[in-house]
Amino acid sequence: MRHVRVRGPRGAEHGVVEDGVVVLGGGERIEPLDLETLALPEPWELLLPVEPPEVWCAGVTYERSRDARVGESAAKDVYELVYDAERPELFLKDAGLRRTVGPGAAVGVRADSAWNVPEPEIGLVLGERGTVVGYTVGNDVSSREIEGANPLYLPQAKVYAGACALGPAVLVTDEADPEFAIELRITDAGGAELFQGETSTARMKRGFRELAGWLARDNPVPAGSVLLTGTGLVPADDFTLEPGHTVEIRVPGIGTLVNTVVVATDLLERST
Ligand code: DO4
Ligand code: MG
Repeated sequence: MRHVRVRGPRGAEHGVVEDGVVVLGGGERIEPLDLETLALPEPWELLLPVEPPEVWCAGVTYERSRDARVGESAAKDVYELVYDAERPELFLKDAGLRRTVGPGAAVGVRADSAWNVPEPEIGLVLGERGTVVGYTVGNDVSSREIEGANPLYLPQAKVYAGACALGPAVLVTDEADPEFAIELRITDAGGAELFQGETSTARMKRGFRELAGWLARDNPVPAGSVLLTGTGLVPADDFTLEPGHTVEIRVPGIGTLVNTVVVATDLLERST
């Protein structure tokens, strides 16, 4: 079952997607304009499917990410070591929803970085003590220039206005270890395709529950938080994400998360 949140005349409401239709708690039915993005007609607006008190990320969980980090970084060993280590790389991406946007909203690239990328990732929606209660689509937007300059700059490469997007829905399933295909498409302001690629979570070095278990160790992560599980798709080194681009991340079974790109500085003005 897929869960969404929508805003309408009565404010924010929870809904579920049944046979391609969004059904609200009171039984009202809304036909999305598009079955993939779940974009809704006026006066309805699709919101973040969950409002995570914290968003965390795992890194270097796919070989492709390890190779990209080794290529960009002056400190190559760090990434080879963490890829092979028992303990995963985990870092805090957002708290208090200050840097996370929903479907259709703008994500940010840092004004002081000339090399930026989207990172399409599966997001685990966490329950108490690191249990996995659902799955969403996430974008861990990052500066390759800043993380490549020095691993200690990671928070600056990863944590800033509009650096995270989630949505369009949360999938709740009885399957213990679901696998997901992940497709990434990036287009420019004129609609021309700049990058297209796909991967599968079957290529991950680590399991979802393993990552969530490490995160919850000695760490009071509040229920409802989201853990992004790493990227397996990295565009070629001559690509950078720029204002005006559009990022589409499609995960069959969950939906397509679409966000345009602006300079992060512009989002600061909107959030203060
Ligand atoms: O250390 C870099 C973080 C890598 C990352 O975010 C990823 O692999 O998705
Ligand atoms: Mg990432």
